Amino acid sequence: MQLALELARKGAGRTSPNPRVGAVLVKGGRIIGQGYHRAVGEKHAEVEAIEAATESVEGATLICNLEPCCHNTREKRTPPCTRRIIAEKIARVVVSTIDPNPHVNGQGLAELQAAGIEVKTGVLAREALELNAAYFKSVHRREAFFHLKIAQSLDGRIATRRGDSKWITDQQARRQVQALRRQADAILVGVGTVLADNPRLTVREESDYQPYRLVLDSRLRTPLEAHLVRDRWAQRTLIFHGPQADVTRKRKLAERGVRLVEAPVDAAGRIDLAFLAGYLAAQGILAVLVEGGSRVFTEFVRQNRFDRLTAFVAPLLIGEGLPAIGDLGVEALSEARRLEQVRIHTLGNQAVVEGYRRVKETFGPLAEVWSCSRD
Ligand code: AOF
Ligand code: ZN
Repeated sequence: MQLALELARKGAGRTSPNPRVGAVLVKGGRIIGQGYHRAVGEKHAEVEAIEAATESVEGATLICNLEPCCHNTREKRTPPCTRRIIAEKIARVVVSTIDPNPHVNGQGLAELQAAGIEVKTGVLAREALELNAAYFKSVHRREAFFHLKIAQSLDGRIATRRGDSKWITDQQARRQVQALRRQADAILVGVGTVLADNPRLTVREESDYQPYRLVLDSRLRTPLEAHLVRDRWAQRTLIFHGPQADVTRKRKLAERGVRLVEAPVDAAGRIDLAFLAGYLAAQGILAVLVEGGSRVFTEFVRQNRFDRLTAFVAPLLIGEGLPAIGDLGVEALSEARRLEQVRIHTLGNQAVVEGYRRVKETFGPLAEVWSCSRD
């Protein structure tokens, strides 16, 4: 299953709105085939593994991080995997979790069992849940998954008073951020960050995949000269603006190839995050890495709109400066946001603190995996 998960990860960024799935075929104690779902619209992991097998798969065990699909609805792009598994006379199927897609949701496993195939679930279930967190949330809530990534000083600052933020964390932490970006469908920042840092928000090294770049920019202040507007990935930049945005500016930005999305705004003129979450899910943009700045982090936390948070805490003290999270209106400690399923480790010179806001709200019934996983 560890190998199946590793294979599944290779699909990152290309499978949404589908899940990332890897499959391994084992026979007589040897691996005889492996595969993964490469991109939405392409073959499923199970079929890839079967077709890559070096010998007959009859009697083999199929190990797969997700329940095989069994449906054939109108929007379905490929045939159901269960039928193929049964036809190939595979003897045993081991999965991490069910596929909560209402067309599958346990029926895939039931169909296999009815055909005399031995079925086992719950293997490395937590890892599998985290790998497809955005997919699982989208099925449960029809909303994108928001992962806040904060690089902060020990005293919770993300920049000095005059905005100096390069660099609070060391190279190891920044390399880790690149890895997070490669796993994301999109990277999100506020226009304040665009104006202050003119970031590229690109994935270095691996040049053939570039996540979408999302900017929350109610009044459309993103400069025409910004990297996000001018570079060769401009078509992958989406700017969310309010109804009052200037028409000429809209036209000029659109001419550069960026996509403009008009969104409702709240009384303070901020983009409606509920709209954003639903809009992105409908576009198949599910896993969103939120990289700041302070106002954006604050709104996602204040409105209980984030799913996961990773803070890289560096051993330096800035004192007065830009806080990672601003006012949340918290008076009693009982109102403070406390993370669930927290993990803390060190990376280079940083303490990395991560956790989820509410696993139940993000994953729905599948959240029980956290309490009953055998691994
Ligand atoms: C699997 N193996 O590798 C994946 C599955 O339109 P399709 O044919 O690609 O089907 C998409 C649905 O199949 C998707 O919503 C999810 O329920 C399941 N994904 N299932 O058996 C795979 N990617
Ligand atoms: Zn399938």
